[in-house]
Amino acid sequence: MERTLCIIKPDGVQSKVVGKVIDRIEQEGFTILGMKRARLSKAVAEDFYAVHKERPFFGELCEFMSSGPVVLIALARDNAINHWRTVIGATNPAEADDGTIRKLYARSKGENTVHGSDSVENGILEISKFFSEMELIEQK
Ligand code: FUP
Repeated sequence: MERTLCIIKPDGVQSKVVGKVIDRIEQEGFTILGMKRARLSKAVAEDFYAVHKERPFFGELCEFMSSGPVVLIALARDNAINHWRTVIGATNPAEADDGTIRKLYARSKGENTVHGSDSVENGILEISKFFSEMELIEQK
């Protein structure tokens, strides 16, 4: 089983699609290992997106990610990384396939409703930033 971190971003919480995203997670056969609502500080957002720190959108991205509550969800499934990225769709909602979460709910490339880890290693690393092992329950 692979692990991936889903974040329902501030726009998703604000537009009240948390339930819809969780419903989709369950429909797609993921196990929810852990879940919590949180407000990321600017410093936590900067650490989380450190790989993008030289990009022009970095400041705006970290402002946005710390602008309101998010929902952090640790997920497990066979092929979790690729499956979740297929379900969420392309970064830019205008380019996302029909039926993907970003196509359905996202406002823009920056405010794109959900996060998904991009590799098996990052799935493990990102989940460990927000959850202790005790908070991750594999039992269905
Ligand atoms: P993704 O893996 O689809 O979340 O996309 P990236 O890792 O490339 O980008 C991470 C986040 O940076 C995106 F979710 C939104 C933001 N971003 C922008 O705001 N503008 C861009 O041109 C690219 C990414």
